[in-house]
Amino acid sequence: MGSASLAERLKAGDKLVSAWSVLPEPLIAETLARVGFDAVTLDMQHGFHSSESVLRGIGGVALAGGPAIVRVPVGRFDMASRALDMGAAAVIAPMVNSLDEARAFAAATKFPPLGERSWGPGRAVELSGGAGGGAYLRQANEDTLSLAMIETRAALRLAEEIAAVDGIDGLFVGPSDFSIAWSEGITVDHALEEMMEAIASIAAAARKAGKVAAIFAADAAFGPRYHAMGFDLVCAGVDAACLSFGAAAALHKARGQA
Ligand code: 3PY
Ligand code: MG
Repeated sequence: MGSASLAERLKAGDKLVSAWSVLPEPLIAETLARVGFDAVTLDMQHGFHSSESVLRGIGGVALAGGPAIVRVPVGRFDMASRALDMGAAAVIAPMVNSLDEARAFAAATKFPPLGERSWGPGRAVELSGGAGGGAYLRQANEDTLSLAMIETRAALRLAEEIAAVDGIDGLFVGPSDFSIAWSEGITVDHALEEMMEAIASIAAAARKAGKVAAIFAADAAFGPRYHAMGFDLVCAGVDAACLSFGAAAALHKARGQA
């Protein structure tokens, strides 16, 4: 992990990969960061992270030299601003389906005059090297990212407008929910081929607004394809799955089955 911030690297066009943590144990998040992922995302929506494990998880990831991203539960823009106070480099809000929601998310996560984020980033200031509150205030709106999830047909229709909202730094695709919306509830399939063009159009909408395009890869093998489709950030490598695959492989080897 280099010294440029996550926001700087993404805005410079680097193609990055974040790990994804659902297990609320800081040592696991730290272990993922030590593998060399560009970031570690702590998931409070479907993952088991609480504000306490996010606080400690961000610290663990920072100890390994990395930035942490936090996905908050639906509509929890208050938690998004808290996660930034705790030192998150980026926050992801699921199910942003209207311009009002996008604006509310931006308002909660950006300081005035851009938004209405309330002051209190004690931990973030410490983790940023202790340069002081003034430096953090000057940098935070630019250097922390607010990523709005596009995972419904309504959000798809509004993707360009959501991306253009001041204070929204990027779009983040959730392919599983998107597949449910695309198939009108018939299937959940992150790899549904017939929706790939629409998914690529979400990356294009972000780019058109000069914003970041990000996506969750339920199968890490999709990483190169998503990057080629125009996504800057791919989230792959769910800790629970890594643990269970790794443990199963060790078990098979130890039994002489591998
Ligand atoms: C989705 O695929 O719907 C997601 O939200 C990824 O976590
Ligand atoms: Mg989703």
